[in-house]
Amino acid sequence: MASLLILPSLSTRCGRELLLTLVVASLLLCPAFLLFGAENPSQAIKIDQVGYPLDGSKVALVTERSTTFVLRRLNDDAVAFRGTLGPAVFDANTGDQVQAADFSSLKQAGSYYLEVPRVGRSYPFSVGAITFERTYYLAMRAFYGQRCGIAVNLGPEFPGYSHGICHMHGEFHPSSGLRGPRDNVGGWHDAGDYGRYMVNSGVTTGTLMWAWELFGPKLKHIQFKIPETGNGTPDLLNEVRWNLEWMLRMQDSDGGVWHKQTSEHFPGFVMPEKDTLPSEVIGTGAAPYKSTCATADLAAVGAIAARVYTPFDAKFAGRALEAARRAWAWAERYPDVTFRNPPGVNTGEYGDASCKDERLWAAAELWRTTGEATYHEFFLGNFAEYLPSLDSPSLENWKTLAPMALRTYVLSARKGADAGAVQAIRERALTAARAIVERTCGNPYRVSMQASDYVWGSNGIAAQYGMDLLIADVLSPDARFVDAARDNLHYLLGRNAFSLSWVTQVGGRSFQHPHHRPSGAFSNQQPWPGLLSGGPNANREDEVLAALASNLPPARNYADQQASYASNEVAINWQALLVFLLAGQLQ
Ligand code: G3I
Ligand code: 9MR
Ligand code: ZN
Repeated sequence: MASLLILPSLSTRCGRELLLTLVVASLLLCPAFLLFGAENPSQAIKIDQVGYPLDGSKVALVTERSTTFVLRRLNDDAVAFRGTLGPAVFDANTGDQVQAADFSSLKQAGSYYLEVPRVGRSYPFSVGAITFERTYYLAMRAFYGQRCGIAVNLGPEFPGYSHGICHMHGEFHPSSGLRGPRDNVGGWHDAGDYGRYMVNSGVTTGTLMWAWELFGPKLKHIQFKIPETGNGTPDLLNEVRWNLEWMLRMQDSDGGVWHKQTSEHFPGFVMPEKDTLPSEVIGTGAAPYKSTCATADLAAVGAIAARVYTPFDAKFAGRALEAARRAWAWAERYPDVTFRNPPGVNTGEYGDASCKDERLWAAAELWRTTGEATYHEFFLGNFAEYLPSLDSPSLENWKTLAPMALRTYVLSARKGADAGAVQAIRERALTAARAIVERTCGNPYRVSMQASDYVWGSNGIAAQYGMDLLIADVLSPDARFVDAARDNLHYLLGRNAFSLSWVTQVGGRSFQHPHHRPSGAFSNQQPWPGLLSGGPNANREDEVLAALASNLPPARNYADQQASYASNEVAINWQALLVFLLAGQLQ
């Protein structure tokens, strides 16, 4: 039986006109299981495997040629929507011909799947008000899973996802300038390794505390079943404090901060409590032994912590601010002490040729917290050269902190702010956001990424686009900013070349083999939940990627293999960007 339907299509906020399309649907109306095997969804249909908010654009993508699509209710296969596919458009970053299935005008919440003649059916997904809450919960709980210096157990929700207490003893490495024991227990394991790194901790804790400052009312009641739950402090801040306390212990008596605490080389794929390599506090190897970038990062996050913890623990907030002030003073005295791995140390380096942007971030956060002239003068005297850093996310957010400095200044709205500086930053950030929206709408995969973005940690860059767009929406509310931010979340949750959800245990087909020691060293079938994969990396800096076909388009250089640390590791800085992006979507 055929049916004649008039449907709006392409009614997304990408600025396209509402088109009325006359559709003669010639589908034989018969139960879907006769047409498409329910047991094998097609990877040629790309959807956000979590779902779509009721109020925003809802677009799936199809990479095998067809003409129409149908949305069916998951529980009874009833047709909820019929539409036409958009024209096939070539996407150079994936090599795909991509057609859009736009069902934005659907207004009925529920669970659905997409069906495309001659292609198949999609993984299931939801449409509704409560879309990303559980993903946010899992993504934040992943930080609890990364805790060092404590036994971790995800509880009955995830039986067997636990590890013993670890890295309880540390010592000063000769490169630190001191000798003897230095336990410094606590903090988060950085990534798939068990190292703890001040530089990556800086941007990570800063990003998470900003999520609190911007979206706190939506986050304050969400609990993560962590040891501190119910202590009167919101769980997001409870979790961040676990790492902040370790960061504070990395500060020397002179205010300087050592760069990292790791073993001299990476351990094997063992559970954390089985890693018996000495945990070393590692410095630059020469006086003053601490690094300016690590120290300035502590100054910045200490200033933020002083703001966000005051209502919950004024004593801790005061301690954080005092540490920030002392770190600032050390960095003023030693402005250019950069870090390279000292001889015999080959864990993550997080090296950086200049720490001036970290000092700019520290100045901005300290001024925002205290209003004191010293910090304001440094910021006003040095911000202008960094305005171009707002145009697009850096490829290494742990190294490029000027965007954080500029954005915190314009977000602070503190009395006494320099109107010219606020205007210059605001205009640059909003101009960039508008350009990103246009590019995202025109991208066949509806993602903000450019070919040059597909590097180590590219999924973090996709989430960074989302964060920057959400901050633009705070500066100047615009539904197109929110929609484009959400498009990047759709990319991470399945609307990508691999039809893969890049968050573990989220979606109908999530990635399975992260480069993550606790996931590789235990017997559970699924990896630890809520973790974001690093994503495609066209520089192919591991043997797995190097062995892929040589002429792959940039967005296809990915392997869901544990050994691919350059495309499939997890890391706290990328994780924090995912959390920020999710937090901005919560109702
Ligand atoms: O941006 C340049 C690009 O312009 C150039 O063409 C390309 C050619 O090599 O290099 C690009 O820079 C790369 C950068 O990632 C881009 O994101 C660097 O080579 C590459 O070394 C860098 O990778 C870093 C990686 O450590 C290796 O140093 C990642 O940013 C960083 O996130 C990652 O961090 C590791 C820690 O060291 C250890 N813990 C795990 C963590 C995540 O893998
Ligand atoms: O596991 C390490 C991962 O955390 C780092 O990001 C990566 C790059 O520094 O190195 C990984 O360790 C590998 C080492 O570099 C080469 N030998 C195998 C190690 C485990 O995969
Ligand atoms: Zn540990």
